[in-house]
Amino acid sequence: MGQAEIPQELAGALRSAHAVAALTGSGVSAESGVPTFRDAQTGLWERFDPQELATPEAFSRDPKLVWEWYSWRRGLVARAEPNPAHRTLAELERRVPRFTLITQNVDGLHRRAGSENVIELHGNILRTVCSAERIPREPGEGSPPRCPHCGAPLRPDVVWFGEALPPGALEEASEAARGCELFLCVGTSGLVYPAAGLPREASEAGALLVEINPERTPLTPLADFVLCGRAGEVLPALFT
Ligand code: BV8
Repeated sequence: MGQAEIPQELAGALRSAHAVAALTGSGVSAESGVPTFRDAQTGLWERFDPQELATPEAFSRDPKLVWEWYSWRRGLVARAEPNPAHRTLAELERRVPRFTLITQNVDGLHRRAGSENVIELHGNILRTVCSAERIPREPGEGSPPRCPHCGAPLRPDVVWFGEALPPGALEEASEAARGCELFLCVGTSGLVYPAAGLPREASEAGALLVEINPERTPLTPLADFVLCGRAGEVLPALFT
């Protein structure tokens, strides 16, 4: 995408914006080699549906299986590097007076790229907590390892389907959505709530909505600007 392809109104808004918020999904990490949530899983995880595994029911039914799925994903994330999309969003935080990064991703790549003001709506796969007390615990031996304090299985510090988001996270994200002039939806299928409700909230509060995604999503009809492409290419082109 060259500078010429950026609609003039959007180019002007990007230059003058004082308050910007961005909602990212797993598409932002796709170019880092981390499969999106809906990508066909590979290897021995091919036959499992992520949406089934990322639930408290799956963990109580088979804690070992779910723990090993997250161990596999943690390995993928550990080998991944932030890509130009992550780095551009970190640069935006330094440039824009008020910038809030709201992510559905649990891979920690935004912080590794230098973003500091990050709302991790769905937690972080690199943190482990006691499944009974939800307090952080360092994983020891075993699969899943047990809490040294109460003996309950340890689990990843992520939000599973059917679980509430971290206290205050949605309120903070919602405030950023309502208070921004420009809301970027980057690499998300817009299917998982309550995160997927934030773009509409921003738009109804008067923000310009920009969607960056190679495919159409349920958010596309809401967007003022639909930039069809990969985040690692479109974002740097928008802000260079
Ligand atoms: C809750 C952490 C209540 C775990 C995740 C019916 C209607 C509305 C809601 C519901 C409903 N039935 C149930 C619900 C609630 C449910 C929900 O929304 N279900 C959906 C499926 C309908 N939501 C919940 O359960 C939430 N909790 O509601 O709690 C409550 C309140 C109080 C007390 C108790 C309970 C919790 C949801 C969080 C689930 N956890 N992740 C883990 O990671 O293991 S969700 C997980 O999936 C991700 O975090 C992410 O949010 C989601 C996947 O979405 P995306 O990130 O968008 O990824 P996806 O693969 O879908 O799409 C990738 C996109 O990238 C695509 O569009 C693709 O085109 C694009 N792309 C690809 N490459 C690129 C690219 N874009 C740019 N560049 C590229 N290179």
